[in-house]
Amino acid sequence: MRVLSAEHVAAAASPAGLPEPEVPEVALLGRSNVGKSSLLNRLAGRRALARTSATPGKTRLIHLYRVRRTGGDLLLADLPGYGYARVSRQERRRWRDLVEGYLAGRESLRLALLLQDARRDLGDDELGLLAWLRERELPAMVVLTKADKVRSAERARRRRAFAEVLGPELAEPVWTSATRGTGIEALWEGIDAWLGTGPSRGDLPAGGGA
Ligand SMILES: Nc1nc2c(ncn2[C@@H]2O[C@H](COP(=O)(O)OP(=O)(O)O)[C@@H](O)[C@H]2O)c(=O)[nH]1
Ligand SMILES: [Mg+2]
Repeated sequence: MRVLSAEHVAAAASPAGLPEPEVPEVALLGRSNVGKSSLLNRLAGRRALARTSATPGKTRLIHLYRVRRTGGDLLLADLPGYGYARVSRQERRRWRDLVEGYLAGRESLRLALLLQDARRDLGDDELGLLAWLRERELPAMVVLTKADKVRSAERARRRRAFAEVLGPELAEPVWTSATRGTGIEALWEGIDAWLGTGPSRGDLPAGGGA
């Protein structure tokens, strides 16, 4: 499957502000600065579709991007990041309401990608999110970012550390680097496997898969 074009279609401060579900959707979740927007740009094959930033904690909106592919369109949702140190309890609650409201209620959502910096261990936030998704039977994939920052001699050790924490239920994380473009094909393959065969909510036209 080949990406033909991509465009920004919506930005919303609440799930109610999003356009009606129409094509399969894949959400990118993760801590601020983990590389969500950079990875989304790589998936879309566009350098500056989603704004990236060296200063974390800016996005407070859900951004939807439509990706047109040879096998059918899908939407990528760039969700606001968490874990930014200087936020109030009230802001944390607002994040939670927005993101959990979206994840629990978006009928076209087929898969959540949980992004994790390949150099760091999964924290309580990540494990909590994975447990939350599992409880709701929402498919999730762990995607490691910034793989270019991990020396090849350390890869095996990092791989074991992730496998130990994640257990056998989840597929092995996909390693990606948005700066180098590595792992993008493998990630698309993983996404397509879910779109084609994974459980789905709602009654949607098949937009991806074989
Ligand atoms: N070395 C490296 N840096 C990255 C990679 N992906 C993102 N970054 C950098 O990490 C910072 C945050 O990226 P961004 O995509 O805005 O993260 P977001 O807050 O999760 O959307 C930016 O300075 C990016 O240039 C990567 O694969 N490798
Ligand atoms: Mg971002």
